[in-house]
Amino acid sequence: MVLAVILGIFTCLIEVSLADSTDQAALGVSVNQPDYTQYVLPFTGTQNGGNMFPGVARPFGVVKLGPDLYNGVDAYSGYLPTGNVTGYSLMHESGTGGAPKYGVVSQMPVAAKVVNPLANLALPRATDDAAQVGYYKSTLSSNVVTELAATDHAGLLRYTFPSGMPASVVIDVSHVLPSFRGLGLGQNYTGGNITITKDGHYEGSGTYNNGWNLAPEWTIYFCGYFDTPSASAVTFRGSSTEDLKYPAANTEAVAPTSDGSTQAIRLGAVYNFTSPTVNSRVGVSWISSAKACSNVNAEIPAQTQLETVVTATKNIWNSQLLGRVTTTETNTTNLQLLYTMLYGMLLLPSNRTGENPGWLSTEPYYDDLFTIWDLFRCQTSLFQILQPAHYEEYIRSLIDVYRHEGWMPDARSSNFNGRSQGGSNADNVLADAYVKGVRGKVNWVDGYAAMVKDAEVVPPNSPVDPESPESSDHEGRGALPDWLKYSYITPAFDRAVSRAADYSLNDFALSQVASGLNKPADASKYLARSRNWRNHWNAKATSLNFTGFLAPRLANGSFVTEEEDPLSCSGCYWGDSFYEATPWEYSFSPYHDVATLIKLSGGATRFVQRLETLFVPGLNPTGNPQFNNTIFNPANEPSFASPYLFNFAHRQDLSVKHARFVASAYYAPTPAGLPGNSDAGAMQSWLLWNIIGLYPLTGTTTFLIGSPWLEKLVINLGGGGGGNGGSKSFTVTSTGRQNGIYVQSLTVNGKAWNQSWLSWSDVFADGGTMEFVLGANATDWATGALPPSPASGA
Ligand SMILES: *[C@@H]1O[C@H](CO)[C@@H](O)[C@H](O)[C@H]1NC(C)=O
Ligand SMILES: *[C@@H]1O[C@H](CO)[C@@H](O)[C@H](O)[C@H]1NC(C)=O
Ligand SMILES: *[C@@H]1O[C@H](CO)[C@@H](O)[C@H](O)[C@H]1NC(C)=O
Ligand SMILES: *[C@@H]1O[C@H](CO)[C@@H](O)[C@H](O)[C@H]1NC(C)=O
Ligand SMILES: *[C@@H]1O[C@H](CO)[C@@H](O)[C@H](O)[C@H]1NC(C)=O
Ligand SMILES: *[C@@H]1O[C@H](CO)[C@@H](O)[C@H](O)[C@H]1NC(C)=O
Ligand SMILES: *[C@@H]1O[C@H](CO)[C@@H](O)[C@H](O)[C@H]1NC(C)=O
Ligand SMILES: *[C@@H]1O[C@H](CO)[C@@H](O)[C@H](O)[C@H]1NC(C)=O
Ligand SMILES: *[C@@H]1O[C@H](CO)[C@@H](O)[C@H](O)[C@H]1NC(C)=O
Ligand SMILES: *[C@@H]1O[C@H](CO)[C@@H](O)[C@H](O)[C@H]1NC(C)=O
Ligand SMILES: CC(=O)N[C@H]1CO[C@H](CO)[C@@H](O)[C@@H]1O
Repeated sequence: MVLAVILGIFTCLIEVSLADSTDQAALGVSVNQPDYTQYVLPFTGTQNGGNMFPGVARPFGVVKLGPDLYNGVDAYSGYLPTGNVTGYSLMHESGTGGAPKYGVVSQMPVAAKVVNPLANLALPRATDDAAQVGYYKSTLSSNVVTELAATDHAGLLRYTFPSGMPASVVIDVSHVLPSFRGLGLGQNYTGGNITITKDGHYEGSGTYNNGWNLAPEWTIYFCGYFDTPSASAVTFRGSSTEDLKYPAANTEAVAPTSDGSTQAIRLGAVYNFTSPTVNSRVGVSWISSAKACSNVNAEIPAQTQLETVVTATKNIWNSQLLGRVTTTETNTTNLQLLYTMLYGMLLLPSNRTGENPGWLSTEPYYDDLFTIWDLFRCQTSLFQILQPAHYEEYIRSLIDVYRHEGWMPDARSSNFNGRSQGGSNADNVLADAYVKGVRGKVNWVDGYAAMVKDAEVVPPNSPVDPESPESSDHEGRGALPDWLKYSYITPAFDRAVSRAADYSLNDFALSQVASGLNKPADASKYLARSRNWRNHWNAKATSLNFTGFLAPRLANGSFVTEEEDPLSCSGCYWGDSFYEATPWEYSFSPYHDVATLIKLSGGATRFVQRLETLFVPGLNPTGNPQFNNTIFNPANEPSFASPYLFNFAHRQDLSVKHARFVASAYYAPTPAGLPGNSDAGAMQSWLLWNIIGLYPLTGTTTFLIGSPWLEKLVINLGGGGGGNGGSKSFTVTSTGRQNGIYVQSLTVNGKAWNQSWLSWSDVFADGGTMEFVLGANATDWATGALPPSPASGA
């Protein structure tokens, strides 16, 4: 009966429950600054495949503490709205896909006599979890309440056990987030150790492998204290092949199994308490358990109250990130969208400076990069504007990974590069930073050398990815042999055409940095290579009355005719010619060469008709019914720029129409409020640019102009951002938005503006102002010069 009641609760969708303002006051949020965290709804994007992490974390924090759910489906961030809690663990990623990563360094509260800590201790929740920035609360069906708070390298877990019941906490070193997709990406625990010391704390390490980036073994160290005295504490070891033993020997816990493979012996500890309230402080380190102990003791000293940590976390988010963006807006939904998306776009990466087990370096170290393929279009350029100090460190870290491991990552997790879905897109990010003036302590000689290596050296195919065994997707450009030999990519390589689209942008990125570094020969060589996407243009391919699309091409120059349905990509996955988008969508990808694209597409009028076709319901037989089967797919990044490309054909009004439709149809500050996987903040940053009224063209200084949502939005650019220092700001205002979304007129820094684009130097390098007049009807205001097409000169 209890179960029936519980299932009843969980079949209703969990609604976001924010504590009321009294709770915020009780938590002591600083009175010196407005509390923007009240608008952040952490459950946004936790359903509908958004995979967002709703637990507790500081900006760029190493620790992301939250619940781990078991429900027979992949719990990418640990959290699922339904299922059973298997523990509360310190390490997570947010908004990822492929297969779960981490879910390690866990504790599980048990309000029963723990007869066998290896038994399934998972329990459903008695009620919906509650979350605020920096605070999380979860109540199990056993009525144990768990509250969570976190600092950069440590977590605080406060358990309240029902009175009169046993009160135990089980530490399971073997705990990971499993994968159920059968793609061979599931994490494995391969060994560890745990010791309970004389003063009663525990420390040790766990070693794990795999996850979405196919990582080899990595080790994380932990150190846990209970501020409440324990009645007893004991370590244990055991598995299906070895009986449970108390206490465990403190040794490496891997034993051979009958089939000759090794199977990790599970390992952990049980603490029993007499008090119903138990506080646990746990630190992590990638270096040693001693460092895990010093991390937790430095960040959460003994007897620290949970409320103190929560308040500090809110204040840090307010002062470091949320408070950099201010608005006169009063509409709560819009405020929730703005601040929830800001929060959600920067839960990754993690600043692991000082926590890099790979090499000694004075350079910063950032990990949990999921993935630059997803993020280079919208997230990284906003990351630079909002967090210039971290961004410069992040760029330095990309270069330092190259310095010590030979290649920049396109994605990275547990100190291991991979998986690259398309090109070497760190090239685009470096070029964007370079053209926007990021200098500081960045060594651009090394940065450009890293880019040239991507462009010239074939990466070794190791480890081999079973889903795409023919070339490396670990780092670099696996299909480079064809790119160099044919100036296009044959089907000998997986994802041939989408890789070619990416490689064109990557080579364009090289040409940008080469120009800046005064290497004219390199600049023209890579600019020429950036035009190679044209070699995949099959002028005879037709679809929906349009002619000319990107298509797979054989070594002898012929196009692969049987694959020439531009609406089809036979799954759009690792082994196909086009990855995560159709030929139709990829046929808009060369945003550095749009003037050429327009010519190949049959001229400006046909180009506009083509773009409009993206948004016509029902034309995509393999499309998502949730998106009315449009060709445009709001849930994957290759479509991100398309709604804005009308600006290249003097139809800025249509960019406004379609981009705003996408934003309002598919985004909301609700659990299902992202169109698909967040991709570590990619979706959130797309929406934020839409709210601002600009769209970035990464690797260039150009921003396409849309239509702002708010009457006034100010971004504090701080002293960074590549300008001359000092306190700078970027301001967007609008009048007339009550009438409609279309631009009637615009001034930039007080001057009338007739272009549908502007440059970094206009409003960001030293700050600037855009003042829009909006209205119900489209007007032909943007009659000035078209946005630049830097590769279209030849
Ligand atoms: C969750 O736990 C309950 C109670 O132990 C159990 O009946 C149920 O099958 C579990 N559900 C899952 C998905 O494991
Ligand atoms: C305390 O922990 C031990 C493990 O050593 C367990 O067997 C015992 O039952 C626990 N006591 C309670 C009340 O859970
Ligand atoms: C625990 O494991 C780590 C990583 O393998 C190792 O460095 C450490 O020495 C081990 N500690 C003990 C007490 O066995
Ligand atoms: C607030 O804005 C949303 C769109 O983001 C709109 O749907 C809603 O009606 C607005 N609410 C009020 C009270 O104006
Ligand atoms: C990144 O982390 C390191 C080590 O904790 C710290 O010194 C550095 O200030 C952090 N970076 C920023 C921009 O806060
Ligand atoms: C293509 O053109 C034909 C003939 O003009 C027309 O009948 C058909 O509706 C068009 N199809 C589409 C998808 O526009
Ligand atoms: C190229 O090869 C394909 C497949 O072998 C063949 O069908 C096609 O005719 C060839 N094209 C040329 C130009 O030889
Ligand atoms: C889907 O089509 C319906 C009916 O034409 C329309 O009302 C709705 O706005 C469309 N939604 C999306 C997301 O395109
Ligand atoms: C907008 O266009 C509509 C339809 O063309 C017209 O009726 C209306 O008067 C226009 N509004 C303004 C403010 O020009
Ligand atoms: C656009 O504005 C520029 C600068 O004010 C001016 O030189 C140019 O003539 C204008 N173009 C059009 C088409 O209005
Ligand atoms: C990388 C790795 O070791 N993966 C293994 C994880 O464990 C499963 C079985 O549970 C193996 O099939 C994988 O090979």
